[in-house]
Amino acid sequence: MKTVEEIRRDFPILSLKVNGRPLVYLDNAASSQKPIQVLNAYCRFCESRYANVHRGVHTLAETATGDYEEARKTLADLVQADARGVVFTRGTTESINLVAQSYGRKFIKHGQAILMTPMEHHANLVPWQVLARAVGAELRFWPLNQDGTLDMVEGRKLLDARVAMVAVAHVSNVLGTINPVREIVEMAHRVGAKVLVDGAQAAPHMPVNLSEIGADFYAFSGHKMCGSTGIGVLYGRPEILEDMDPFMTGGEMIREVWLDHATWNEIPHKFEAGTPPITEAISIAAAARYLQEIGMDWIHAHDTMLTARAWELLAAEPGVTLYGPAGERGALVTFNVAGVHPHDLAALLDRDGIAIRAGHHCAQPLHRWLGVQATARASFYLYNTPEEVDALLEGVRAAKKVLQLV
Ligand code: C6P
Repeated sequence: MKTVEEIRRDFPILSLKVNGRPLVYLDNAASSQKPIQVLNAYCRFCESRYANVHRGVHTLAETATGDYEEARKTLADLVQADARGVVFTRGTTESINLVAQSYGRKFIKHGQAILMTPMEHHANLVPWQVLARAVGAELRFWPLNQDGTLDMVEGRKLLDARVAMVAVAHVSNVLGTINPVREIVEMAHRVGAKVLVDGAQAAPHMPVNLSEIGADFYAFSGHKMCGSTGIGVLYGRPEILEDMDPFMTGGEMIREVWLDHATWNEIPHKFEAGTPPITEAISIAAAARYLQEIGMDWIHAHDTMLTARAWELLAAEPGVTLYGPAGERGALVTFNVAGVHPHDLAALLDRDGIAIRAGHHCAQPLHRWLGVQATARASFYLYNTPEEVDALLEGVRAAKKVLQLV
């Protein structure tokens, strides 16, 4: 078992100095850093195994195809799912658009409803708005409790036989709320609705067992789990993917093409039109192996420890308002400091080498619900330390001094 110090040595970027100060990287919910194992896997593949996949019969084409399909199995293993249901996409956003268009346009009918929550990232909101407008479906929203958890009693009342799709975040990227997705899936299936879970902030941080959760669709991104940008996963239950029409069309996703029509390849290839993100798939698979070697249980416990420390320290700091549930939560804390705009706070922290995110975090409706335009967010990962959480608090205090609030 590696210590956090050993883990940190795997990430070359963490030894950077930013503005003359050691980098304290607390923007992992936006994008995480990459360990040398992932960078090496990427380089090795490009140096000695690279070619296009599923096309050539030459040696490199077969090697690359084998590695690409092996990557799919690695990702299936990470979330304990059937590899036939693992579609490589560009990321969570594309995964959700794929479902909204390919499943939604075919199966969600005029007068049916799509049930979401006000805490959704725009990526799990706007594609459903567009679909609803196109097919004449109704949008419904699962109410929140004051602490930013789902109101399970009121939500249940909205789940009737007209609901065709429930689209819900596993972990909110602002509130940190961990939603009871297994229970939601059970409730939704009882009324015949399908469920898409946005796992962008969950899959990188905790063990995810899709055979237990039972979701029909589950989406996540490579760049938030130590892999590269430009790659993500859509898991879809194979029997549902079989019935869906393709999202994009062109090469690779076809079986036979005539001048006036075409037939589709088998799943998951039916959803991977054109040359897929091959090197990115190698990178996300190396990242998944790295995370599994450290252990998803360990990562979850480590994130939880850091998050609890940050919550406790910031809650005790005068002028700080924290958002979301106080107890069990994802690997982030979102807050405001009275009298300080979050962008100013982020800029002042940056002078101390501390990277956080400020803004609406692609969740404008949620910020309206919170009654603020913007928030500051610190988000943690396996390489962060308790000392870095303490540095965040010190940075917040220093910012208050600079702005003469104390
Ligand atoms: N949230 C954040 O700083 P993409 O950009 O497609 O990889 O992921 C979109 C996405 C979808 N759902 C959730 C819950 C997310 O958190 C994100 C990405 C980043 O919070 C960038 S806005």
